[in-house]
Amino acid sequence: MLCSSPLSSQQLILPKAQSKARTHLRLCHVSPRMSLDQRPPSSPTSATALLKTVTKLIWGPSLPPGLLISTVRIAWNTAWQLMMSQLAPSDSLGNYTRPASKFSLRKNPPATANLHLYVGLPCPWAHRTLIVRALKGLEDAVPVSIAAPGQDGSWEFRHNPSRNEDVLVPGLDNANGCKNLKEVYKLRKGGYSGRATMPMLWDVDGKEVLCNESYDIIQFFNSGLNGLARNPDLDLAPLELKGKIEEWNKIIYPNVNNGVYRCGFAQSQEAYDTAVNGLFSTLDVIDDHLGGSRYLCGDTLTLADICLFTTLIRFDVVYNVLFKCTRKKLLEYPNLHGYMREIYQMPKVAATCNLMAIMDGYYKILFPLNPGSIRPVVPSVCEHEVLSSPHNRESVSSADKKMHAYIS
Ligand SMILES: N[C@@H](CCC(=O)N[C@@H](CS)C(=O)NCC(=O)O)C(=O)O
Repeated sequence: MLCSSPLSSQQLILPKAQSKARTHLRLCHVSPRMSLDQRPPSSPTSATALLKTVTKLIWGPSLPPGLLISTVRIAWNTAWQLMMSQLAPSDSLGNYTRPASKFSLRKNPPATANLHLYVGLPCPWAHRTLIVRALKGLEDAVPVSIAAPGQDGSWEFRHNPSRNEDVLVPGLDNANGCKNLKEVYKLRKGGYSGRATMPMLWDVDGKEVLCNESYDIIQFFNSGLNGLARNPDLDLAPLELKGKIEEWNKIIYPNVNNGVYRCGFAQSQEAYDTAVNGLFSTLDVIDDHLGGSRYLCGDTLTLADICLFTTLIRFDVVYNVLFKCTRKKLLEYPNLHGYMREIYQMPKVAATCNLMAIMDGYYKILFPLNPGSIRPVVPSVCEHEVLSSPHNRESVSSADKKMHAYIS
């Protein structure tokens, strides 16, 4: 799993000069009194202090001897391989292999079904479903429960007293009152012992997992609930573009959406090299294409764009750093960055992008990649103000107003 933990009590009062700028960030659990880049001085525990004294006695202030370093390196490497094999299954060459979803949507549920959506904010796959739900105006038809990642990486529901009008925040399970997602999966007839993943679409009356594959869910939200949608005329997968959407998905899913994970979860240098080359050569191609095309499939926003967006919005805050996607920052791409900003600025999309929850979800939870759990400061280019700056994508389009008219 890859998502977040709640912020801890490490909260400091912001220096005055910073506090104004900070409030522009889309924060979730963060109160205005909290600094993003300051932490209380860590007070070493007595165990750490004792360890320091003993090591100083043994080899003084210099570095530990070579033998110790190599022993610890072997031990740490073995533990790392073990943890990674749990976190991210890989093939014999160290390439990350994402497990397939268990519940795909074989048949659309009837429009009268009582549906509930389970998501986690850090998860890019769940993020797709939140965006399509928002753009289609399905908030009333499909209520949502938002979990937060617990320390062991499982999804937990917690009471959240903080209110935030601007951005979604995690909270309780409003459909089943469960403490965690695993409990919800187990409520289905026949129980469940597999991975309890987000997003998950739940049939409330039938107490059944309808689907836990994000692409199936967004296709269903796009066309299967038009009788209940506030924006039924918005079609994110028009018939004439289905072929193009498929083509883009086939390129973007392995190289970009899953490609960033293949970089971050690679367990050998070769596996990483392959993944990172595939990722950046694909981003180069997309950037080039977007120089002459407003969206991936022309002037119409489609599901392919939504799927690309949820990776792009995490790129500079997470993947560039934690997953070693370092060849370029997204900001360095002349077209991709404006394209991402345009989607971010579409009505109701920014509210689905809780950057602090996203950062916590990766940096604080993916222990094998970040053992100290220290969350880096938000790059200034990823702040809400920058994401809201003019995208100037109108000039690339031949039919600008068409799709915006649909989204209210
Ligand atoms: N193919 C799935 C992937 C879903 C997925 O892997 N979700 C992650 C969070 S980003 C999860 O819930 N993992 C929990 C686990 O593996 O136990 C989809 O697109 O819906």
